[in-house]
Amino acid sequence: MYPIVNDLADKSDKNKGIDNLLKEAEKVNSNLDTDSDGLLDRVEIVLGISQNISDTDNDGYSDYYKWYEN
Ligand SMILES: [Ca+2]
Ligand SMILES: [Ca+2]
Repeated sequence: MYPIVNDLADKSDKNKGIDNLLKEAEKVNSNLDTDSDGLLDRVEIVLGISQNISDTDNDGYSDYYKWYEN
C-alpha cells in the first residue's frame, strides 16, 4: 500500500465516497507526481483535483498546500 494515500483517507472523512475513490485510484498504476506539487497522481485522482496542474483552481496556492495545510 501507499502511505500517502492512507494518510489522506484518514484526514478526508468529510468525503464519504473516499473508499470508492481509493479503489479507483488503485487502478492507476503510477506513483508519478506529474505536476510536481507534492501529491501523487493517484492521490489527486482520489481528491478530484488535476494531476497535471499544480494549482488546480488557480488561486495561488498549490494543491499540496490546500490539502495538507488547511
Ligand atoms: Ca501532483
Ligand atoms: Ca495537482
